Amino acid sequence: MSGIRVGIIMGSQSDWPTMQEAAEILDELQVEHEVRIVSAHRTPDRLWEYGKTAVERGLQVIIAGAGGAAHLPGMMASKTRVPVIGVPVQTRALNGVDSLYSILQMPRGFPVATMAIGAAGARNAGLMAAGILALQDAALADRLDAWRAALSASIPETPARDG
Ligand code: RP5
Repeated sequence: MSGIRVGIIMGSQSDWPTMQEAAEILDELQVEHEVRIVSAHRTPDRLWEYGKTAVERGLQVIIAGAGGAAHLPGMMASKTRVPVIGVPVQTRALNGVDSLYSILQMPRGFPVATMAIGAAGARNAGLMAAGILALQDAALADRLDAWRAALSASIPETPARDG
């Protein structure tokens, strides 16, 4: 079993500018992860294989991003009990509301933890994954606490009023 605990998957190369936010924060928090293109529609066999082997490969969280008819997170949740965090990628036609609804409205029994549309959602997916792993990993918990404290400390108490 490898040390990789988080899988970041996305429906297309075009999702990478959004999904790299998840990879970046996991890098920053020193969480080993893998990144793959897995499309519910274009590579269904790859999706099935990924879901079928997720537990035995030691994955503990899967972050899945897709846009439009965004079936990837839900289909992955139907194939593995590894928790799936869904990221709705922003689309041109419907601004990502299509992605959001596609990911959010899962039937009872197969949950996907759905984030916000776009880059903030991807960043939060990485943080959510780190928070889940930190429950069993004291060193990661310390790094995540420090990251959160630094973010809070960076917020000024009064707004700049020039300009
Ligand atoms: C989805 O279709 C992907 O997740 C992507 O967000 C969207 C468009 O894909 P491309 O046509 O850019 O490859 O499956």
